[in-house]
Amino acid sequence: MSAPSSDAIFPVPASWQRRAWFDNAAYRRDYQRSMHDPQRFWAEQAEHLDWFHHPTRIRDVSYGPEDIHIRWFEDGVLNASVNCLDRHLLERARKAAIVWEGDDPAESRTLSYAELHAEVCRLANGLKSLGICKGDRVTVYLPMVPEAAVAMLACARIGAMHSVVFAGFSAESLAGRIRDCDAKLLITADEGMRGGRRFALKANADEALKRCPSVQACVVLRRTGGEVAWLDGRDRWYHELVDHQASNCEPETMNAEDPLFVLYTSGSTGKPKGVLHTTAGYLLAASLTHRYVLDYHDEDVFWCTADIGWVTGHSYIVYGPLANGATTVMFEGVPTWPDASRFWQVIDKHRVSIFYTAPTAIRALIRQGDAPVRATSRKSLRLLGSVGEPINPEAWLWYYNVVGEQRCPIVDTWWQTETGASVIAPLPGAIATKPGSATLPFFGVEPVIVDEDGRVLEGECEGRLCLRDGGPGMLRTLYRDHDRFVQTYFSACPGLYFTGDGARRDKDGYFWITGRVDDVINVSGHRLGTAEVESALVAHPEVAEAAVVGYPHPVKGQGIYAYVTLKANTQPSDELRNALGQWVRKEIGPIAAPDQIQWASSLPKTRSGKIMRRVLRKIAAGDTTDLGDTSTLADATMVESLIDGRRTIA
Ligand code: 6R9
Repeated sequence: MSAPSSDAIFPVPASWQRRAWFDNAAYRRDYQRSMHDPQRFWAEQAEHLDWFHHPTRIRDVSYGPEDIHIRWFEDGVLNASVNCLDRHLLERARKAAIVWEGDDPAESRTLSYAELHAEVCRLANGLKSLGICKGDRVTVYLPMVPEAAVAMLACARIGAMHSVVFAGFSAESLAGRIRDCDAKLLITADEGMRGGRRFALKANADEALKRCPSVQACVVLRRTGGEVAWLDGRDRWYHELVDHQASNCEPETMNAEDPLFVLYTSGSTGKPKGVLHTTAGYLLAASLTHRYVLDYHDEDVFWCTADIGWVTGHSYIVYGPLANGATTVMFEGVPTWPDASRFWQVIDKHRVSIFYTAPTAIRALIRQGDAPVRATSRKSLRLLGSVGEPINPEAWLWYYNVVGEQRCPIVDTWWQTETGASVIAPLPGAIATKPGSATLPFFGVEPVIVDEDGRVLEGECEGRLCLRDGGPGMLRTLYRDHDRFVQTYFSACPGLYFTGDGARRDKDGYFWITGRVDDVINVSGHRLGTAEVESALVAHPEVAEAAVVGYPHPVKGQGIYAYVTLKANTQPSDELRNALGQWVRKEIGPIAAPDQIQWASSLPKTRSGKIMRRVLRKIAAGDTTDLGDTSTLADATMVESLIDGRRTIA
């Protein structure tokens, strides 16, 4: 994907310079301080958290090349749930913590800070009664209901690590993630609701748990009341577990570097990576960026539309907003149901002032025209955010002109599961924006661009995006796989963290993210490894070989394009094409289903047997004027037949 670009500059509105947390001079001053005197800068920032024991050792970070370690606030002691709940009880006990908007517009629910605290304590006590202790792993496979946040915070309260698995993932994907971390407990629901339809969760959980001997208990939330199978001794209803528990639970004392959660994300190989975040650094990064990038103030109603199953939901539905004592909106449904006005109706209904969504949702709504937006008021809105993939200038401008009526600045926030929180993003009172650019780094973050050989480039340039420092929110390791952590992130450019993204820096020092440069596809803001989809395809009995690449897609950003070679006696057919789509849905989940499947008699390989993805990407994109160097291909003639095959697809 080439870098989106637009020359337009949107200056900071005068009213924002006065009321926001930082103006331009203050941003520049504090950014320099964070670079030149990080110990002092971060010691001050750490005071945003509530500690049982304040840290004196602030920062001990080395990105190699020899020793690679990331430690922040090492001797500090705290509890994340206390920071998100208890410390607000004095002043905000009755303030809405979570405003939940159901899939059905008639359903909503508000939990005050006092109520959320009590709910979290009850579940925490329930988990303890099931034998869950500090350091244990708990997998959370829940739809977008308040209990998902309650489950995360209850784990944090007792020092158990949560591993949230997106409810759209299959039994197979769930099992893999449970097994990788040997979770002791699974929290799920009977079913979920989305777009007026129910989807199974407990049935998937049952299927997954057949292969997960580590799981001793399965706690089931009743969401729809749908029929579920039951395994006595293992399965427990959520409401029965929490009903008689005390609404107070002594928080576990956690060291700053004790693990808070693991979250699986796709990499270049078939096996998802267990990104590990620890307690203080992550919480501080999430809450500071929520305050400064998303400009949170006390009176705001904040809505992040992400799912709790992704890092954006972790940092900007749960930890960031709640650590700041915010009202956070949680939405169970989809942007286009019951109609294409839904997002804007929810904004009016709950008087949302800060709205944070993904480009794919914006592009899907652009297709519905302006009328569904104009039918609503959106008067409460004052800031718009974007995350998950590069936002094309057209989508940016529509978001700005139509949704925000030119009144609301847009913050395009670049970050990753690994960085924990936004790392390149404008502070809206300080930094003029350009449509399509994530602009400048957050405090403590030093992005660099390197060329193919790992040499650092200066000034205006384009190349691979690395970080010399990513701040306190960075992942600490990959769970139980430190070698893969070192290999994946620190081997491409010694001494630097490699993001997997490409980027360009313009004459003003602004960063423009150009998309992944590794074998990861970004489908509707969701990361998928090509290898994951390939291994699902080749697991099908009729498939001999498969190669998967991303290609430009008008709504999803990138679509999934699969080249499939069938077994010798199998004939290609539309039925088989559909069956393979269904198969991948079942193996991984609906988000991984290929958008296009092209039959291929063979795949272009180098003489050493490596699939030449570069060529396949070009063919999928319909860009075959210059395929680059194909001289190392074992059989160059087959490229022509793939190009012919592509024509029959589009
Ligand atoms: C937060 C999140 C990370 C990948 C990342 C990049 C892409 C995210 C972006 C963006 C351009 C932005 N990405 N935000 N690209 N502009 N504002 O999405 O985490 O799911 O781990 O994905 O998403 O490619 O490397 P995650």
